[in-house]
Amino acid sequence: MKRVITYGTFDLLHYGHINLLKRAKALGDYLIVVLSTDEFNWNMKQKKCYFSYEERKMLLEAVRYVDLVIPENNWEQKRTDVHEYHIDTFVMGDDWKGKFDFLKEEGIDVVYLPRTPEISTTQIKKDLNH
Ligand code: C2G
Repeated sequence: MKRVITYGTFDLLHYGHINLLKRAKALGDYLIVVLSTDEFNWNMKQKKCYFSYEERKMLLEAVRYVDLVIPENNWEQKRTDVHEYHIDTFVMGDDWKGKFDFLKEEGIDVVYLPRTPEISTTQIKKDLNH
């Protein structure tokens, strides 16, 4: 059983996120999404989410590629998460390229996947305001 993990805010959930989750799942058999809490988003990422953690969690749990959703409370938990959940592969979009290579020291495959171009929550908000 190959176990894959990825992290994010996923607000507003859109096809770029789904495309990431689909490709991440294709790298293994079990995909864990570590979802940024409202506090983490606000305090550490200066992101004000439209949907609450519980709403974003419910949305992700409805995605066929996702097997488990757990909270992301801080930047540092990745190193323990990968051991606690027996992870084989860590996946992020390539806007994070290189940022998590330290996980290779833990024996984890680190994969950065190309982001889906054109779509972003910022773009959605801009388009909605016109
Ligand atoms: N993503 C993508 N294509 C897009 C938008 C997002 O592939 N058009 C990917 C991002 O690269 C990321 C994932 O979808 O891998 C989730 O995106 P965000 O919710 O923006 O994640 P972020 O705020 O970057 O949080 O500790 C890591 C952070 O929690 C990552």
